[in-house]
Amino acid sequence: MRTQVGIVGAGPAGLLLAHLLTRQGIDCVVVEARARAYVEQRVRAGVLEQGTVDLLVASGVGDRLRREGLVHHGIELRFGGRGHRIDMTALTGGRAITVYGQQEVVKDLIAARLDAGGPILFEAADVAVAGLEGPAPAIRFRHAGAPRTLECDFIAGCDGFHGICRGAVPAGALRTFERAYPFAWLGILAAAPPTHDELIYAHHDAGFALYSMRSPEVTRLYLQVAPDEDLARWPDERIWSELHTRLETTDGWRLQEGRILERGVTGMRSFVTEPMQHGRLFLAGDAAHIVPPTGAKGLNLAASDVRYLAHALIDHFRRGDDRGLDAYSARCLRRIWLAERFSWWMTSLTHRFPDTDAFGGRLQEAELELLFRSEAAQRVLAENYVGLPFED
Ligand code: RFL
Ligand code: PHB
Repeated sequence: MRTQVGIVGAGPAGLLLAHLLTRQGIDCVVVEARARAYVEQRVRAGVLEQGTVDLLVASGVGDRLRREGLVHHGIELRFGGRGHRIDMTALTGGRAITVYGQQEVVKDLIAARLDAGGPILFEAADVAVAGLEGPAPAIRFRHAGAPRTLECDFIAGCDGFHGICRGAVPAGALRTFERAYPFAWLGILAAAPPTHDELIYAHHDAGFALYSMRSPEVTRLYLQVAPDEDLARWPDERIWSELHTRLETTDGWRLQEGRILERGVTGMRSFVTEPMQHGRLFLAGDAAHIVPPTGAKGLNLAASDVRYLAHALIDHFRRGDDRGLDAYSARCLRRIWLAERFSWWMTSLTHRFPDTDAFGGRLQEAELELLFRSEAAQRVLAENYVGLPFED
């Protein structure tokens, strides 16, 4: 088999890249380790920046997103039993975020690709990449029991944090930057109508909690827990009791309970790989970087990497212009580091750090108080939350 761009991974990064390239007549094949149903059901992110929404809509995969996505103009920060709304739209000259599940984006992209007749090879086993430094890299794997080789002009490593592409780069060619956090998130989906129409980020002595949603019938909630937390220690009553404690305010706002449809624990880390290219391999999305979910940036960064990579590949194939490919890594990393900073800051602001002294605790409260009072402080949060502009 031969293609122009071989894409490893059918998450948001790989699928969106395939979609953008196919629209411009560039041939590509997506190779995915998991089954279609698994990929479509994986519950993850929910917040799309304005720029991500615009990209999906402009490339023709935004119809359901526009119908079903929930547009939010603000978020609420809570601490000490009080809430404070950050009016993102007013603070950013009209920008907003849209709540729409990542797995819905993935379903829409898979449907668009299959409609266009583009291949996605699900359930590929033993995937490996080779020849990255030469002119003809290849993806090798087993599919339906048979060994296959996909020869490519370029490979896009969109295989997430635990994929194989980053590890295929020779030791010493990449530098990584990392920070682990002393906590994780326990996330649930509940069949309960949202009782507040915007997201709530709550700082509480018992730990952080986040109130989000997926639809008018489904609430998405998260609790800060220990990094190695055992779900068995969290029966439904304990989850609800902690959520009530951490989220509710003194003015009478109450959280609505419902049947828990899904639950999971996610570790938190910050991680960046530099550069995001080695020879003819280009890394995009979680394969190259991770942010803690507090800033809601992971999916959006995957989309912005892919936007730059698609433009660069289109310039290469259409005009033989390689300036975009040469600049790819540096251009992505500027935006990534700003998102890393924001995600680290939102995490530090809102979580309880087990090793912080009393002074650190008071500083954290002072920072929240500053956000409650200062429009300038709120504007910095709002600009980052709705998404920084792309470089063109
Ligand atoms: P993905 O989604 O991990 O997709 C990678 C794909 O590659 C496949 N794969 C392989 N395929 C072939 N061969 C191999 N050897 C392979 N190894 C892996 C995998 O099966 C998978 O299909 O990476 P991608 O596309 O870069 O997308 C990144 C996002 O998924 C991620 O950043 C976000 O989910 C992060 N995130 C959030 N991001 C946001 O922008 N807003 C949010 O509100 C938000 N909330 C979250 C989040 C992530 C969370 N978790 C569970 C980590 C909330 C949570 C709880
Ligand atoms: C979500 O709805 O899943 C969500 C929202 C905001 C975040 C992280 C996750 O910061």
